[in-house]
Amino acid sequence: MEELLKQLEAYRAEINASTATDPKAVEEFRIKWLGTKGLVKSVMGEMKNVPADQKKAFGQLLNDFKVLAENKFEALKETAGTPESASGSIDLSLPADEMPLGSRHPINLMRNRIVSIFQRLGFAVAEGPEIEDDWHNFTALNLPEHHPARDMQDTFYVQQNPDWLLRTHTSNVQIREMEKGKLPIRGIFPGRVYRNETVSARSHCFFHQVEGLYIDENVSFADLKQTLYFFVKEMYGKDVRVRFRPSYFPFTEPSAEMDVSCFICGGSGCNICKKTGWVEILGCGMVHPNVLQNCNIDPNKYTGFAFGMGIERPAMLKYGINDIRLFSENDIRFLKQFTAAI
Ligand code: 2U9
Repeated sequence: MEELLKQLEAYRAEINASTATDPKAVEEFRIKWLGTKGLVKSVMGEMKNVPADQKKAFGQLLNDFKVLAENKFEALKETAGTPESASGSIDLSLPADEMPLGSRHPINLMRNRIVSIFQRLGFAVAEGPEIEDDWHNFTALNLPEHHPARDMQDTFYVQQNPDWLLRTHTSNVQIREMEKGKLPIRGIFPGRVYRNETVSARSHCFFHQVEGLYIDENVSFADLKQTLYFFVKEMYGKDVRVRFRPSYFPFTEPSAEMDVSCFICGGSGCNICKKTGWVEILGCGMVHPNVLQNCNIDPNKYTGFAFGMGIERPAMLKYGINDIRLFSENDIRFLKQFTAAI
């Protein structure tokens, strides 16, 4: 036992004097003292030779020795690190953890398709507030005071201030652009709009629009038609036919609605076109002189055209979606089905 005690004392001194300046030396310390064939294990093995009456005292000594080696190892690790923490030991060839990829929302896919066609014609994208005042949403747009659109039944008003409302179209952005007084304007205006409607599979109390506006000297209805012809050919293909029907909007005069030959049945008649062979896709017209005047633009010098279209319907037709509510339910099983480059 005498010898074992001496040996333990020598080991203690050696452990206390150990230093390590790099992770390799720390690892060597671990193997020498704490490894499966290390000296701590081998000293512990001596317990079997200790007489029964001394086992308790020796057990305590050996345990203290083990704790000393472990504490020293922790201290060395702290100052010099371990091989695992040294960058040289990281296996850079291991495959990376998989990152789940998201996908674009179908409304954004359709919005980007529409917007990018007009961007190629030189239209610049602008956005504006969804909570708007009466002037920018209604009055400046030549909407008469008792127009039904202003009714509480059709428009969401802010309770604390009846001059504020949720915009019913993105035309408020055009008014704001025109008020800046920088002409010509050639803009495309996508965004979310709100109408006080009962929610069902076919209509929602909020939806999305893209509107366009071109104001300059000598802008004519021919420019409007040619711009929209280009849009339709890019959007629905070279073979679609187009027709304009006269219509009425307070902010345009003259006004029209544009139909394309049904891109589902090719014009022969189906459920989508209600057997007419035509699908209505947008409204348009020449900007009303009152609207120009309201924004301090001289209607004798400048003219312009405007158009507006919804995004939900073309997206539903393109992707075969039968319920408008799916767009805003955030069901991941629905959303992950849409993949496209833009
Ligand atoms: C200004 C002047 C004129 C925008 C226009 C339409 C016709 C139109 C509807 C299509 C389906 C709205 O999404 S929808 O419900 N829009 O038919 N929008 S002309 O005219 C403007 C806009 C701004 C300053």
